[in-house]
Amino acid sequence: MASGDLLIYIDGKYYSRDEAKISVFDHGFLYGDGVFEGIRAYNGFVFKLREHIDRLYESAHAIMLNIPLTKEEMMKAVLETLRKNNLRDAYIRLIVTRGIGDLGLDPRRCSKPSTIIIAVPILKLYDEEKRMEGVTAIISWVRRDPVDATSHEIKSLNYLNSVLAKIEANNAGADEAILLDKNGFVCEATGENIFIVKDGKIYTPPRSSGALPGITASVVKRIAAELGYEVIEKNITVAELFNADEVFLTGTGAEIMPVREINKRKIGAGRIGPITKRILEKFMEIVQNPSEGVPIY
Ligand code: PXG
Repeated sequence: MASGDLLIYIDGKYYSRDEAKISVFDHGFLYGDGVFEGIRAYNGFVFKLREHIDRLYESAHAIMLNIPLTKEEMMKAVLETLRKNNLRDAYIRLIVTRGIGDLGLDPRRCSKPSTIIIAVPILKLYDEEKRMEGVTAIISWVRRDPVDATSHEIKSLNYLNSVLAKIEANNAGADEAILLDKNGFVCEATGENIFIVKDGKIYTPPRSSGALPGITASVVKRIAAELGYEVIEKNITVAELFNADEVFLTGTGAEIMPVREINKRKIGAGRIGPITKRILEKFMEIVQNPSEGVPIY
């Protein structure tokens, strides 16, 4: 479908791309006060929809935002938006803002949160060749916000922390940026969790690093266990990252993405490694499995 034909859900009504608008007094716009999810549908099924809805409500609970829909209603709204747009494969952006208030930041002035659902045919974060070649990354000077600040455990509309890191990656001509936590350990990428492979074992930073508990990452942990690999959550240093046999990123947009170079250090063989490849293949099977998602039609 032409992207101009998109129908966007705002608070129970559908609007064309040009008509879908929110108020300039919405605190989602003024303060990044709101929460969101990035979800994907594969072949007529919304992958891990329940898990994404649960995480949205957890983010909202943490910022004391009362979503005006029940989880069931929210799920129905997502599915209906996909049907209205005749989509079977899609990227879905689900946003709940604090709503319209005044110019002061006090959320008590905002009477009603707004729910917005945008579904587009595909989101292409990376070229498919990069899937086998791997992407390049730099380690960003901007640290991930710690868990006692604007923590990325909460998927809020405040993504400036990641945007700043992405700008540094762009400036350096790299595909991605890796953020360290406040203690200097590896945390995650701008919109992806990170895993390293060393001597046949898989490592990933703990939640206390401030990384988002990723839904793709949880599927990867399950796949790794099924394939007989141990996944160990531990603090990872930059030197460990540079000397990993394999590094890969996971996320709804990126799926499983190998990293071939970090700050000009070649990672492993400089292309997708064997364990990443096995996990990627299994992941691509799982996303097509109806029992892993919720049917649209
Ligand atoms: N960390 C952060 C900070 C994220 O925003 C992930 C990890 C991966 O989580 P999931 O649950 O998706 O495995 C995310 C998710 C985009 C885009 O447009 C970003 C995400 C998801 C979809 C699209 O860059 N980030």
